[in-house]
Amino acid sequence: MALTIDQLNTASADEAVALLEGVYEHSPWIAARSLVSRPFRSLPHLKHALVQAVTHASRAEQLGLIRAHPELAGKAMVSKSLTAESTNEQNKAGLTDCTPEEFAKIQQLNADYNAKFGFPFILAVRGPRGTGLAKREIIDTFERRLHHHPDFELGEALRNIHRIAEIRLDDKFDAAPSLGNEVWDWHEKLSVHTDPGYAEKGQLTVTYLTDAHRACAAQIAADMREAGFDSVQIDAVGNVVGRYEGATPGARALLTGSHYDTVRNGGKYDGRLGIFVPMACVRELKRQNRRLPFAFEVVGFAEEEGQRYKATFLGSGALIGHFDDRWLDQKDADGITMREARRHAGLKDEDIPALQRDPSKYLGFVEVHIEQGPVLTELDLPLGIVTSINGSVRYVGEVIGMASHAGTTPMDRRRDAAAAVAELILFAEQRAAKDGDSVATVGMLEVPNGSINVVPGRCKFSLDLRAPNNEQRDALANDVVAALKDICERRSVRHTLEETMRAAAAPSAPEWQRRWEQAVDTLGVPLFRMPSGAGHDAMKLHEVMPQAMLFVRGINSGISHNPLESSTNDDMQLAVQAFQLLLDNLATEPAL
Ligand code: HGY
Ligand code: MN
Ligand code: MN
Repeated sequence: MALTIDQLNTASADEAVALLEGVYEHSPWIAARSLVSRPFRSLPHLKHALVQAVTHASRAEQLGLIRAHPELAGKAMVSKSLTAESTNEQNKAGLTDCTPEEFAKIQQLNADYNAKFGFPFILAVRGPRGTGLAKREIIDTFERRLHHHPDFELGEALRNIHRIAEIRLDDKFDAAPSLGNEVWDWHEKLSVHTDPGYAEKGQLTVTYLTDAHRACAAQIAADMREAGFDSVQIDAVGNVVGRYEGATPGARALLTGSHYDTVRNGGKYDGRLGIFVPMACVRELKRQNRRLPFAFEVVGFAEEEGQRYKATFLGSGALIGHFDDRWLDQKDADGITMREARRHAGLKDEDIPALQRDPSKYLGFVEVHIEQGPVLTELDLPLGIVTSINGSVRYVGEVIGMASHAGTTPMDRRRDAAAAVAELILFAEQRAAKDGDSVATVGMLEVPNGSINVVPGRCKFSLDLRAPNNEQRDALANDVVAALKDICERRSVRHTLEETMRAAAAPSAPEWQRRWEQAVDTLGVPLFRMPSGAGHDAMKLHEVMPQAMLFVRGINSGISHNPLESSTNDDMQLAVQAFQLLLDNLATEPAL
């Protein structure tokens, strides 16, 4: 019989603790202390109350909780003295049928880990989808986490314990995150498409208009049709556009979406989550045979990352009339122009201007996106309300000095291009740090045709500078560009510098931020407001219509632009439910 929130709210303290037996391994004190938060408003509220009980416990109590857990494939499993929950979990992960080598490896890792941290390695082996991690992934995670700092690893152990508890609570309440599972599985299905040269390495890279990129567009379009959109089409820049018509003819539409291209060796969820979450909403509306009073337009933007070509936010830019025809002559690393790539993909340049949307036909733009940072995961919060998207400016440049013999050129007679760029990097790093909330990154650095015994005559580099507002961004950029000039003069080298992108900071529209806040609060999830350090398609739509974003926690420290990027089915479930509430609340607003 499934447990209910009402039962938990009306039970005596002892009964409530008994009802939550087994959620936190051998640690009933956590349930007991969480009861101070009763009446629980929802399962997410209960989960957060339990997390808070641990967060506010003493370090000794937290260590006691961690040490109450069995080792993975450890002695307790061998002696069959695991709790029922742990037995089930280690079973699902295949840990009960390790090969002798795997078993020995895990034993060694257990010993090393205990010796370094003084507590057992904790991993939610049922994983982000709840169906169990593969043994290979468990062992890789074990080895990776062995190198963490002890303080970080204590936090990671507790976060995994909370994930274990979350899955156990889903079981107790018979609350499988079915919508989150659908969204999670859509990502998995899409991630099979990757550019040549990356598939062999098991890496995900989908750049503008490659065959993998086009396969993604076709897949998203097919999934949109299957979900019940009234119309689905791939537009003249490769955006996948699905519309679910409203009940009121001619009513303004709500626009949403995000990008499906990726960075090189990227993660599965960056961008894509913002396509699949609203798709799940449409799927539910279709299943319930419901119509909203407004049309709902979901766009999978074709290009946001600027990887194959320098142009960025190309997909969302086309919707606001910002497609720059000069981009067509940009060449990729193989010398293929964007014009040729588009022709290969059957896209007609003359059809691009018509993509521009009339903002008066839209209510606004909302976007769901993974946070791509550590804030929500360290606060143990599944969702965050975005207050503003940082402004950014990007450059590509090159310092030109003089290649010369590494052995015979005295240190005071060199024109070393790489040393000049190295000095620039260190300047940018300390200059951004001085602001506290600015960031500066040199993500690409190359000595073309360099040799080990030649002083670098050329050094190519990129610059990515960001800040919460445009004034701060511009002050940072001016200082970095001035420093480049100064360094080159002092070193008698010269440089080229091309600005490739400038995106204004995009504060959330208050009324749309409030709509996200109302939805998240209704779920019983604490409200947490935060800026976005990452750029998003919302900052392009921001230029023509009101927008606001919802962030979803990333696990593995919220790492992103990295194959470790990960999000759980439960958090995706909450994102879908928040979006459904935003839609339902919007549908009741009189002045649509
Ligand atoms: O770089 C960014 O902020 C985004 O991922 N394009
Ligand atoms: Mn990205
Ligand atoms: Mn993104």
